[in-house]
Amino acid sequence: MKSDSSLPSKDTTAWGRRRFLNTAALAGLTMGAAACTEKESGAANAPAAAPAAAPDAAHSGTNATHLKPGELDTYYGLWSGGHTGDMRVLGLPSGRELMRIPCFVPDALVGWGITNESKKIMGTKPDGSLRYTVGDSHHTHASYKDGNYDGRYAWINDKINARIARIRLDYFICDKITQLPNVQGFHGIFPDKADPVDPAINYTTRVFCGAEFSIPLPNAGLDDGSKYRSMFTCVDAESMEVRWQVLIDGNCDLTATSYDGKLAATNQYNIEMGVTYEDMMSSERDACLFFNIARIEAAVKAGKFKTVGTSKVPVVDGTHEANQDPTTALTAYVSVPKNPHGVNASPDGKYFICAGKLSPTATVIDLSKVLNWFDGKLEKLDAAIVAEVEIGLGPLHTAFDGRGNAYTTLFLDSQVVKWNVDAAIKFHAGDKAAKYVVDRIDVQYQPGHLNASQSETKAADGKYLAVGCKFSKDRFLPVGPLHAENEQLIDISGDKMVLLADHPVRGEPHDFIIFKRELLQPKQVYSLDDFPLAIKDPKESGVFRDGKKVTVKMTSQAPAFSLREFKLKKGDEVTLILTNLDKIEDLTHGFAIPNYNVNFIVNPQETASVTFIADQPGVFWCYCTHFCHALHLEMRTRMIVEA
Ligand code: RUQ
Ligand code: CUA
Ligand code: CA
Repeated sequence: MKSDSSLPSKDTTAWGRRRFLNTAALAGLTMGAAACTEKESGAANAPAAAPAAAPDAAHSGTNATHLKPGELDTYYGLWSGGHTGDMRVLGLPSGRELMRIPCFVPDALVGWGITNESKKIMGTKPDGSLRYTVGDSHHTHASYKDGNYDGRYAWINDKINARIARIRLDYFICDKITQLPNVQGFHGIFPDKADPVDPAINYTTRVFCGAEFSIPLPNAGLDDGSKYRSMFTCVDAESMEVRWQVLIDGNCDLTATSYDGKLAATNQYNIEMGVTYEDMMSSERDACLFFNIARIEAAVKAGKFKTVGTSKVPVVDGTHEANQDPTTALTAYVSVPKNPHGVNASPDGKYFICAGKLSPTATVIDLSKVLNWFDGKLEKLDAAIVAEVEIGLGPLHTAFDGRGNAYTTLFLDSQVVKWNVDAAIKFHAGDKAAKYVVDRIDVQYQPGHLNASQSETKAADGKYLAVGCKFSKDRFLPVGPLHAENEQLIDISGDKMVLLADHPVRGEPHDFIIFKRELLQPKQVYSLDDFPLAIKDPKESGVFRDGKKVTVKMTSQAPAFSLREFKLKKGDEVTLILTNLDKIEDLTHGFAIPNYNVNFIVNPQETASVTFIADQPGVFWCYCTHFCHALHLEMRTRMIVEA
């Protein structure tokens, strides 16, 4: 892919007009109001911008996103599913959706939330029903080794119920979910990339979680808004237990971690600790809050913590007041302009970049200077800010190409701006000739997250940039009141960004990561030994009764279940265990029981179970729901419930 560098530069008049419109919109105060205003102005601007983008793509001479039948993508993408509470797996550059991995919300294909195994992961009430059936996932990030993804795990957040889910990247399944204590609005999430103390641990062992909302601690009916507090949480990457929490001033939005493992940070848009949005916008500056991981863990070890409510998790004090002395401080509040949003770590390991949201700026924070402050060698903490430059209106998130450039979404401008980090630093230092803005491209419309291939790793390769546009408006056929969102793919390999493709997606994916396919080694066939309940031989099948408790053991091998019928008595508490003895890749069977709300699948060599009360007498044809064989329709068994 080569981009056409002979294009006329972007219409600066349009840029000026847009800027004017949006400044007016910003004066209207809320992002929501601004978004509506910009929706209109964006439509007006779009025709002017679109012709510039279209020839780019046409002249690039390749159709990189259209793979021929049988061709495989070169990148995986892991997308959060938003309210559907799942993780979506895409192939890139085609943008084809390959899989949805259910996490927080039941899923009818897999039987997630139906099988005992998935219910155990999701969490149940004392009566055995699911504790939660809604979710709101925003961010997904994967485990690291040596500064690159190692293909072990990915994590995803549920903002509604403060849950973190882990996905095994060998089988693409969720294997653990943890609910964080004493927080609400768990939003930002990021794994660490190394241990802060032990250099031998050059891989992820912790996952950091930021809580956006402040609540009474403990949350037991207190309604004095001035006493609400938020916490920053560390979860163990292996056990998924909560290791510790930090009580903070302000709140947590997005989260970032350094490559050396020493620092984590969260952007704060509510240092005011306001309860209304007017309060949350009252201060001209907010903060990027840094955590000194080694010191926090030393404090926990030394017993310098308290606990909150019924939780046993150690909570250390990260408030302003308790952290005045840099040489003992656990936290450092670097000031950034009004209500920032994303914070992203540059692939060279040097900087965290905060996107201004309500401020048209990006702030570049030098991590070595933050560490100097913690060592007592930097007098003023804010001297760690090495650039604070204007980039456009409504900056939200930043990605990188590994060549020194940053790409930031501009929500209000409906653009991605490409800017050079070193040039921005020079400009900030006084070199007004330093041109840090390299390029701008219009996107359709109102972009939130973006990410580039390998962006948040040391192996950032600067090939593709995906942009999650919150509004698609006129880009797709209308389908009633709710439009699809528009995920766009941009070629960033040349000097100029080139728009390659629009992809409609069901709301609302938020964040995603894109990485080389060879970083994953997926497995297609389970091992029977992974499942304690596995029925290893069809001869072990049968109905086993212990009073009213009945266990039905069955196996599947295309095109038959090992039992052609099984008899129960009305009122039995039945646990049905099904092992798929087929060993062939892709030979999955389903198992549905009419009128009993049961359907799930068993992949090759997988075992799953369901428990239900046989409360309806009659004959029920249990059938295979997953096409497996020419005799798939014949693959059935009778459940006979005697009255
Ligand atoms: S957020 S559009 Cu929930 Cu990741 Cu920034
Ligand atoms: Cu087994 Cu379809
Ligand atoms: Ca604020």
